Amino acid sequence: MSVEKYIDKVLKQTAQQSPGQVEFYQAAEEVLHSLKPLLERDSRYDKYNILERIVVPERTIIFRINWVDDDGIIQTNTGYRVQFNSAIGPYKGGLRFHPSVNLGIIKFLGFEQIFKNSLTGLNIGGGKGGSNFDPKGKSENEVMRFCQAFMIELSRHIGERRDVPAGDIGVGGRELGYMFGQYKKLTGKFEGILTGKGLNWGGSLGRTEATGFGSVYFAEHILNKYGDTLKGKTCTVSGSGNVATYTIQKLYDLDALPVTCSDSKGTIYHKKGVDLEALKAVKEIGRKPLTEYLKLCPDAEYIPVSKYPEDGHACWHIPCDCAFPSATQNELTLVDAKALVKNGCILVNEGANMPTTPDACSYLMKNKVHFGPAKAANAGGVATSQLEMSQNASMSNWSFAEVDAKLHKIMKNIFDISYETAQEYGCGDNLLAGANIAGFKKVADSMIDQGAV
Ligand code: NDP
Ligand code: 2IT
Repeated sequence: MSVEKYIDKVLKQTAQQSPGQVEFYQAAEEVLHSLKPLLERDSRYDKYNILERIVVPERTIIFRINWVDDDGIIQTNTGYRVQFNSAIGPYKGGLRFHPSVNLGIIKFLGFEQIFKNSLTGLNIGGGKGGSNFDPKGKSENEVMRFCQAFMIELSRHIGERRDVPAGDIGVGGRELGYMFGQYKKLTGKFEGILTGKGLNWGGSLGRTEATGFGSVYFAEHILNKYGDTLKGKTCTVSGSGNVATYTIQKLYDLDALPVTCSDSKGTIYHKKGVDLEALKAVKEIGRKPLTEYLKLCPDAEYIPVSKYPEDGHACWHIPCDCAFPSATQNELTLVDAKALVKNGCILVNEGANMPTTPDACSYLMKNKVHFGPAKAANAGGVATSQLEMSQNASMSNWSFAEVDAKLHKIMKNIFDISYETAQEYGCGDNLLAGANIAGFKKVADSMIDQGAV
């Protein structure tokens, strides 16, 4: 069977066996198609049915979460933990709390995580979890009770050598704290079963900043390869959560000018540069919508999502040199990609997971826009999570400078391996193909070594 037929067969089986999981098919299609040059050179992956095996999670846990709201009413949500692949280490990946969460979304995130974690060069397998719980509009006590209820079930499936969850959309220090406390209460053990922990109770310096900082380091490496830097570049950033905030911070450190941020309701365009302190005060500390930013910075412009043409997102229609999608999946569409190219954008660097739709991605590449793929560009977060695990295991605490230096090195290695693998497999400077092939190869080879398990 030709490689193309093999890939199509596996994708078809995947769709049949997991109906309705569109985001998961999207992620699987992107990865599997990009493996073609590798599969053509090495028949072992076909011989050992690696594609058939890698698209099926090792274990999928779905559970009911009951919790009591402030009015004394029992609420019910669904919880997930997809333990996707442990060939190279314990399952590792975040938890997402958002009303849109379903099995297909958790599977796409878990699937991406396998290859991302492999690219870090560290021994971490791939997993992801979460719930359709919406933290927005909930009281502090409701969030706490939900997190405690979630951990009652999750605690049975995690462990520092088994599965180590962390944050993602809607899950940050606050939620991780409530979950950690509950785990300790249930088991009587103080263990590094989560990362992104508070600094007083086992967290690592630099983990909060890591995804955003790492994303900017990656973008800088891309530009450096072509004799350029971020210095003086006008940058658009979407999102206003953990990844977006620290992307903006690091862009300033490298003398770039971030002019936008956004949330699910609208975009802030601040031509003279996003005011980082105002942004943190509104979102990170205040947990308020971005309209509040205007009260602190009346010279900024606010563009509500309702004002924007279908399939377009305001952020990407504002002229920029470099774009950093850092909010959520499929937030940068073909309409947006065309606007970016028209406005002279030279780089799109994915801080979020799968933020660029496949047609937008092809359009950008065809038009010679440098493209930093999510698996590589946003891997700094999970890599620093592993640094937190290392510190927990050795009962040590590293300085911010030590962690940041390691993050720097890891992001450089990820860039190098993605670039070199693309070259080696005849994919030119296509970092998406390079990252997918390099990430896959290490996991797949380990699966072959470990036999039919
Ligand atoms: P946060 O919850 O901190 O922030 C998410 C941001 O994205 C918020 O501004 C939110 O707006 C916005 N957003 C979420 N969903 C939507 C939507 N459907 N439409 C428009 N805007 C939306 O999450 P993170 O910053 O941690 O995560 C952002 C992205 O980065 C995700 O794709 C995540 O998977 C990825 N990522 C995160 C890592 C981490 O370490 N945290 C590591 C690697 C990747 P609002 O405030 O209105 O909800
Ligand atoms: O998508 C991701 O890589 C994360 N949400 C971070 C995972 C982690 O374990 O730190």
